[in-house]
Parts: sequence; C-alpha cells; structure tokens
Amino acid sequence: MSASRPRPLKSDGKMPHVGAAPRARAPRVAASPSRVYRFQPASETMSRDALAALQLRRLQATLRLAYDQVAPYRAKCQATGVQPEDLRSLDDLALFPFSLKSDLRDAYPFGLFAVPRSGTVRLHASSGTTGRPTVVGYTQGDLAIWADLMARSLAAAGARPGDLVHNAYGYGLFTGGLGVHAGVERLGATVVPASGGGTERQVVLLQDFAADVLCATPSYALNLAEVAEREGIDLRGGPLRLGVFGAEPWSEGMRAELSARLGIVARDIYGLSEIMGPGVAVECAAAEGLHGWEDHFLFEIVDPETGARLPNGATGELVITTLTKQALPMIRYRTRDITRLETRVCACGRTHARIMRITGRSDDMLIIRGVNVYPSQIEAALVAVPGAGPHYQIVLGHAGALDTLGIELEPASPCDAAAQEALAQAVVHRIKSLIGLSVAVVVREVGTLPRSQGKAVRVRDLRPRG
Ligand code: DLL
Repeated sequence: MSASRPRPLKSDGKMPHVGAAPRARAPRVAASPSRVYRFQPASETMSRDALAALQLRRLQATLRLAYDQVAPYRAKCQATGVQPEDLRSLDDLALFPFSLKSDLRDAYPFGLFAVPRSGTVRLHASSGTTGRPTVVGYTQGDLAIWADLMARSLAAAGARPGDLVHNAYGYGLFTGGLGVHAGVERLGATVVPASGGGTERQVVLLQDFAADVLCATPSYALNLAEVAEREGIDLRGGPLRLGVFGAEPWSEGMRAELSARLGIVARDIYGLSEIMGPGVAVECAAAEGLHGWEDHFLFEIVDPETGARLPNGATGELVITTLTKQALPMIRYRTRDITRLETRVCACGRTHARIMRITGRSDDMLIIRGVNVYPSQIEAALVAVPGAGPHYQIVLGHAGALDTLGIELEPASPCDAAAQEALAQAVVHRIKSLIGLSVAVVVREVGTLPRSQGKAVRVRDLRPRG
C-alpha cells in the first residue's frame, strides 16, 4: 500500500488553499497573511445535508482504508459479516463493529496503523492506569489537519491571530502540549510553550509576556491562579481574557471560580489521543455545548451497557469515527465519555453538532452503596457550598461489607475550628440532598491538599484490592 502523505483536505473535501486574509485588528497581527488561518471556514456553517453527504463520502473511504490496511479491524468485520460496501448510508455504520482501547493495547505498539511506521512523522502515547500504553501515530497530512482543527477550535473559543497564547498543557507523549502548540501557530498567534510545572516561573511569564490566552487543564489553571495570588501578581489587571481548558472533567462551578480569579472567559475544549488529541470539540461564544468538528469526525451516542445506538438527544457513551485520519483510522471508537449530542443549529451559526459537557467516564463512575456518582458531580456540589475552596479529593474506603465515601477539602480561606466544623456539616448536607449519599467530610488547612500539575488526581481509592 502507499505511504503517501496527503495534503490536508479542506473541509469541503477539496485541496486546501492558503492565503485567506485574516480579519485582524491592526496593528496586532504581524504574521504574513499566507501563514494565517482563516478562522471560521465555511464548512462550519454548511447545511446539515451537505455535511451528511461529505461525511458519507469520507466514511466510505475511511472504512475501505481500515478494512484493507488494518488486519485486526478487518478480522473484526469478517467475524461480524460486514464489509465496506455494506455502508450505503450513515445509518449503516451501526452494522460495523466497535473499536476499543483494548484493541490498541492488544496491537501494541503499531498494529492498528494503516500506514507503515515509516509513513508516520509523530507518535504520542497515553500511559493509562494499567498495562501497556496506547500508542497513536500521525502522517504529515494528519498533523496538518490536526493543526487546522486546533486552530479552528482556538478561534471558535475566541482566540485571534496576533494573540499571545501561554500553553501550559504538558509537552511530551501527552497530546495536549504539542497539539495546542501547532494550532496556535496555525492560527497565526504567538505560542509560549510553557508545558506543565515550574508554576512560580509560569505566573511571571504570564505577566511579563502579557498573555492574552491561557491554555491548561482547569485544575492546573487553578494552581496558576493561586500561585499568582500568593506571589502578589494580579493577572486580572492584565490583558489575559480567555482560558481554553480541557483534558479532564470540570464543572460550571469551577468555570465561575476560574473566571473570577483570572478575570477571563473560560471555554471548554475536548479531545482524546486515540481520535487525534485536543481539538475534537470546543465551546464557542454561546457556551451551550462543544462543537464537534463533524467534517472530520462522526459522533454517535450508545448505551454504555449494551452498545445499542441511542436516539437523538439521549445521554450515553460517546462513540467517535474518524473521517480523514490516515495513520490511525478509528471506526466507532468507544470513548467511555458520558454525554449527549445537541444537533440544533447554535446561536453562533455553526451547524456542527454540540457535545454537551462531559460529566465523566463510564469507567470513572463510582458505585457507592448502590448509588452511581461521577467525581465531577461531587465537584459541582462542593464548589457551590459557601466557604468551600475548589481543592478537594474523594477518598474511597471500606467499612464491613460496604464502600464508604469520604471527601477532603480546603476552606476558601483560613478559618477556625468552629468554622471548619460548620463547613463540614454544610458539605455533608449538600451531598446528601443532591446525590443522596452520606459522606464523611474532613476539612484540611488551606494549602495542604496536593495541587495539580496537569490532569488532577481526584480520587484516592483505599479499598482493599481483589
Ligand atoms: O486529554 C486531549 C486533550 C488535551 C483534550 C488538551 C483537551 C485539551 P487523553 O490524554 O487521551 O487526551 O485523554 C482523553 O480525557 O476521553 C476524556 O475522558 C477526558 N477529557 C478530555 N477533554 C475533556 C473535557 C486529552 N473537556 C480523555 N471534559 C477523554 C471532560 C475531558 N473530560
């Protein structure tokens, strides 16, 4: 098979043209027009019918590629008795088998690639919690499309050519740092590749370089805000106006906290390495869900237990099929992320469906004495309690035959023992009334719980193994 490196496709399926003039506010844009991304391509507002036709064409090509070049996927299709020709409409995709994270692990490291390893120009990997990492690869063309989609995502979130973007997502095998980095450059903005860690130095850079936009996990953004306050650096007085936060679940309460402490508008960005990395979906100014870029991905919602496709608007597990990936085409990838899709045209005019805020992963769901609960639900309940700070950890334990749920949190500001006790009681009542669970709450001193350096660790599981 050919390991050719396709140029990125434009969203209408034609070859890309560069040179769209930026709608820039003089004099901030210094980049030459040919290097600046046209930040809302027509494909984002194309009719649903045209989008469906484009998806069908690209889906047929992707199925062909996966079937012909990825032996494990072909074997799955053969076992199910389907082949690419069976896909005549988008609905026919439901006939095809799912792809799972375990498929990537089983084919470690490169067994699901549709091109020879020498046809890839970049690899990323996620460590996962157990066993082998999952490895993902990109052709030159895949990287170009990723940069385009990240640029579109940043633009939809409110970033503009000429902005200074402080990128505190981790660089390395994680897709966050390098994925966002390429998008900022593609947009024609200036990227500061800060990565994670060295938080004191980062807040100085945020101030000295006068960042307009901060990209980070929400938990690390909170760490930055806190360190800035401690160091007497007022980021609210500067040009910083936008945060593009993702890579982990976060709540509306955390959005309010970050907006107030950093003086910004906070937008949500979603992605996963198996599908591409950051930039699969993003919030626009309407902030009513995250536009999933449907010219490059096809989204379905299925029942997490049975895998049956759920009707429009139902909540379930997000399943994603890539439509233009060459190195690692993914057919019906089970993300484990729980959400619903909104297909009504958005107030911003974009026609691409919206993925509503991810409440959690089906494999992160805690079942405590028969009650299903996601860590992000606990966060949402906590941040609304007056006097509670945004730092918390969930502690799972065991008493007799029952699992127990504990919460450790810090108050918003130092307080005496009586105030700590009152805060603990308020949290107990709130969790009981919102989630229906009895919890043991411990209020710690301000500054004693671990601070996030990237993706926050929210759950300490002290239950005996096995
Ligand atoms: O976290 C990619 C990314 C980087 C997204 C930077 C956004 C910003 P993975 O490490 O493969 O990739 O983790 C993917 O993280 O399946 C979700 O469970 C979770 N996740 C990602 N974004 C969000 C979000 C990157 N906005 C996994 N809200 C996904 C909730 C998110 N969960």
